[in-house]
Amino acid sequence: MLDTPTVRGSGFSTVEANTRNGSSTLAVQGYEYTGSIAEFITFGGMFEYEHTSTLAFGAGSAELSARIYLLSSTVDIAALLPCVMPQFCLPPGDILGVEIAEPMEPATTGVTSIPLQLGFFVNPGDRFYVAATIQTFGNRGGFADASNSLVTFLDAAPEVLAALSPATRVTDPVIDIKPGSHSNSFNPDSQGVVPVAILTTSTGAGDTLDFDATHVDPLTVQFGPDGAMEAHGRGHVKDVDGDGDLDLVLHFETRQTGIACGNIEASVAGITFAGEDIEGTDSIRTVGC
Ligand SMILES: [Ca+2]
Ligand SMILES: [Ca+2]
Repeated sequence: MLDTPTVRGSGFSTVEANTRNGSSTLAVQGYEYTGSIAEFITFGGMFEYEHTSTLAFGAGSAELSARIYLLSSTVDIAALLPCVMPQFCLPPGDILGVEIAEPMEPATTGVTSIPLQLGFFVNPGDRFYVAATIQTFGNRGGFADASNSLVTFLDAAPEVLAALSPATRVTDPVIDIKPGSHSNSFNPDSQGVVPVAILTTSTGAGDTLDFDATHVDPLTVQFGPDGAMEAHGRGHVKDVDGDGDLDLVLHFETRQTGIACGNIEASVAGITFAGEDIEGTDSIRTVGC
């Protein structure tokens, strides 16, 4: 059995779903480990399954399967979510660990609890996901009509927990400060605006990332150490690199960026309409200093 939960993964919380044969739920939470030494951490969960009706349709039965996965931080969570059972959709290298609860035949009424536990080492700087799935299987015509909840938690020493923080996946699109210019000369004293493009890229065209820059919410994007916001309150969609797809061009008041003489790069950070964090960096060469 599991130890008493020490803390719950915040975003993991509780997943509730009604499931019938073959249907599933998947809960995912990202973490980043900021401790200074490798530590062993246990992720646990408790799957609770409560019937709202008895087994029906003849003499069949239903089983539950519950699993907790440890997934690498390179997993595309957006692609994973519809998949539900990670072992069928992810390359083996993305699954760092999995704990499978024994299939259980639920009682015809009442609550069934399945403990899940997965222990592993985390290294400083590791980012990873913990995913938990539940699935019902029907046998010989049986089916389970039930409500489920899934609660997971971390079980580790307090100093380890303090070094674990929920992490969201950050996508790094290609940024082009002053599109059309390679030197990206930047005069921190300028009264004007500086254009910054977030480029749309596609792996089909040989880029390293599939990214649609027009999905970025222009009003969330900040540029430079001081986080300048779009000067016109909107983005401009344009194919700035001439590759046939539409990129997002933003303008920022130079003096609001906080970029100083001697800086050699500058970054933008923002959020897509789907809630995905993005961050990108391009080189600059300060002039007029
Ligand atoms: Ca440029
Ligand atoms: Ca383009």
